[in-house]
Amino acid sequence: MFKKILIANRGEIALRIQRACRELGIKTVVVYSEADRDAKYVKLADESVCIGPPPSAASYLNMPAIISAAEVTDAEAIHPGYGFLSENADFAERVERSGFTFIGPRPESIRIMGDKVSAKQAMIKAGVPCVPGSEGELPDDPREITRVARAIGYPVIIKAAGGGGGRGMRVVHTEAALLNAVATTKAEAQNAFGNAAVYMEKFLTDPRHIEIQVLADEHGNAVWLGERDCSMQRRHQKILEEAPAPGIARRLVERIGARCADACRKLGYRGAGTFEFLYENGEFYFIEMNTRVQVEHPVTELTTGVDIVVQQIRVAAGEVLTLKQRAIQCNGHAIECRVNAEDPVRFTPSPGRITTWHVPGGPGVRVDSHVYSGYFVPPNYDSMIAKIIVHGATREQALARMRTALSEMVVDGISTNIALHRELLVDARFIEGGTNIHYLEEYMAARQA
Ligand code: MV4
Repeated sequence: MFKKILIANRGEIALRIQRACRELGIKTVVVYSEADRDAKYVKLADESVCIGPPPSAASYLNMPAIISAAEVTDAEAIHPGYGFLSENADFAERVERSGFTFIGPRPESIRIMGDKVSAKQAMIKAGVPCVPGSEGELPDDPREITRVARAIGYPVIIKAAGGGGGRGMRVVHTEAALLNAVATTKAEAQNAFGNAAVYMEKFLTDPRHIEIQVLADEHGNAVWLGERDCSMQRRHQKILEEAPAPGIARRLVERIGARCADACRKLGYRGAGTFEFLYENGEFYFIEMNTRVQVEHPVTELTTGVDIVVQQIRVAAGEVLTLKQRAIQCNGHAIECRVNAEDPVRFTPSPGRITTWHVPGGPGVRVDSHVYSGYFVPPNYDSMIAKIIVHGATREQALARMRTALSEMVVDGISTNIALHRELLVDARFIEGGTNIHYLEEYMAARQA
């Protein structure tokens, strides 16, 4: 096992990784920007290294500074968390070439999944069902493009191979709009990702966003840890996630989960990963794979009892995954609410000094946060400041516990989205379960009116 790990991230996930390291008896090095100098998790680390000024590009995305910090502190491995450099294949490669272990998949796996065309091709080959669409990149020939769209049937969606997470996509409803949409998406993709390649899929109008958590070692073992329903989102920002996904037949989820674990074995995948699916009319369709630990991983930790971050570290150290699929069970129900420092109406960031910070507790309540009374929320990063995660024997109990937790939470000094969560938790359609990816935006529009 590693003796010392460098944490190349900030905020709640930096603290979460630090806790996993402590449990494993591993020393921690935290890198921080000038904006995070006074954060408590920085002081809690065994060592800390300032890697630059507040802007991410100069600090948390500064590869040479991070690798130098690992060198001077004699760390053996680097945990990238989520966001920042976590899905950057070049970073993973530079980390390994500098003699450190990257706590994540091999760079080749990150590269394959980073290109959405090659990711989809890998999944088709591994037997994971995908959204019907173009086989690979769209050709240049306009007649070919039109033929592909007719074969799929309108509406279709044009997506950039270098995109993902909602960036670089365009929905097309008619043949008249097709070629222009392809040209525009290609130009934008070239601009944003330096890669003009695009592909086409059938556009699913009312799907739910369901994802499967996997864990794999480098010895050919892989398990899936259940699903998460992440449909409650606005502008591709999830705000609430839960497991299991309400109202989806267990045999369907089990079939898709087994396919994901099987795909990991076939691809030689290592580490934690998430297969993202759209779910519509009783069918799962793969869209993307995330090759990192995700914000919402605690939902799965509460239902399965598996510490995903500890497992990431163990498999990165070359250990054999001792978890057996038959021993993994989804117990009860878990829900996560993301607490953001933002304006409750306009959703703009609300940085500043937190004067009162009072977090909920009690049975089945977990709060993952790096915040404390007196903490200053810097304006330079993501606005998420805490995750409230609850577990109950049933969805009803989890909902009740979340309502209580939200009622106990007190944050003064900045604005947050806690009031929105309180509202959602008493919304009849959400309580019923199974709302789709459009629900929150429709809810906000109706609330406005
Ligand atoms: C889609 C889709 C409908 N049909 N693909 C958005 C983020 C990226 N991961 C893929 N996305 C979508 N792909 C087809 N063929 C609808 C979305 C989508 C979406 C997906 C998941 C969660 C939220 C979303 C919000 C808008 C659109």
